[in-house]
Order: sequence, then structure tokens, then C-alpha cells
Amino acid sequence: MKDRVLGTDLYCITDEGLSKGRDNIEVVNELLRADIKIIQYRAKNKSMKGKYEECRKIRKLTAERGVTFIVNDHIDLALAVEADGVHIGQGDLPIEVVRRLIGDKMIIGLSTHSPEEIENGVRAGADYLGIGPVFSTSTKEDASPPLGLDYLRDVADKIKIPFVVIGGITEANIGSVRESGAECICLISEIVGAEDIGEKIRGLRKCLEKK
Ligand code: TZP
Ligand code: MG
Repeated sequence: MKDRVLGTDLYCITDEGLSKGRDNIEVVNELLRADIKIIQYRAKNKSMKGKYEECRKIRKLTAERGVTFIVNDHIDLALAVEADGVHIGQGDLPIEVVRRLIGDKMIIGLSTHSPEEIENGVRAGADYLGIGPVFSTSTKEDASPPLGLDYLRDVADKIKIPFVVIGGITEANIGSVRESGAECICLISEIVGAEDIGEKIRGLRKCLEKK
């Protein structure tokens, strides 16, 4: 699984509150139809049992298609459904501890917001880093201030492991994110909130092709 951590396309994250009445399973099916290769399950307002039931279904759907499945926040949930990895933040358990719990085969993604966090995350053994928010966003309640494209350009060349850029990315600005050094790009509201998720993904990929 680690041979294809991230890639150079889009990374999609679930958010039922933004999905226009569609549940996470419907959204995941749309993402799979659009040939998305990495999906993260992120659900803030749901019981653990509810999350488990959804993740089990998503694990099955993604495994059938060879799609990488990452669980946000919950190491126990990631283990329980045999996800490919877990994505954690700066306030979660230290990477070394997560690694001890989940072993070497699973992917660990870490959100970062500064060069120091990047350096520490790489040293601690993260498999990939999240860089963001690059632009301002209202999707994440406790998002830190936007880092901007100059920051992205500064760090992109120096990061020695795969990274994904996130936060406020839309069809209008995704080209500038790619031009600033991002290979893998993550969007939440722009994709899950689209009327037609497949069409939105095709539009986003067109913007990337032009770069
Ligand atoms: N982490 C940093 S910004 C963000 C997360 C989870 C939210 C990104 O959502 P959107 O809708 O693509 O701005
Ligand atoms: Mg988190």
C-alpha cells in the first residue's frame, strides 16, 4: 500500500454536513466512479458506532477498487476496519506512539502548519504530510490562519516525503496550487458540495492538465 501513498491527482475527504443531503456512502460511490485513488473518512458529528458502520462499508468499496482508504483522527477505528492508514493532527498522539500501535504497514499522515512541524513530522516517521490551510476555509472549525502560496513554494522543494495541500482550494485556484509545487491536492467542500461530483472532478482535472 505504501508504494502509492498520495500520487499526483486529487485526495478527497468526506464531510456529510456539506454533501447536499447525500450520505457518505453515496459520496464515496461518486468518488470511486470518478476514479479517485485516495479517500479519507472524516466525520466530526457521529457516534463511534455510526462511524464504524460507515467505515466498514467504505473499506469494502475501496478495497474492491484498489483505492487507498485513510481514517481521520481515530487509530482504533482505522485498525478495526483495516484501513490503509490514519491521518492525525498536531494535537493527537505522537507519531512514534501511533506507529507502535498501528505497525509499519499502515500509512500515517500528519497535518502540519509550519516548517518546524514539517521537519518534526518527517523525523518522527510520518509517511506523508498535510500542508494547510493554504487558503482560508470554513470547512474546518479550528483551522489555523492560511499559509498562502508563497509558503507552499518555499516548503514544496524541501519536503522529502509525499505531501498533500489542503484548505480553501477550488476550481478557480487549483491551478495556482499546482504551479506552486503541489502534486497531490485535497478539496472537501468544492467536491462533496458539488451538484455533480463527477463533473466537478473532471473540471478540476482539466485545470490541472493545463498546468
Ligand atoms: N485541514 C486543513 S484545512 C481543512 C482541513 C481538514 C478543511 C479543508 O476543506 P475545504 O472545504 O477544501 O476548504
Ligand atoms: Mg484531527
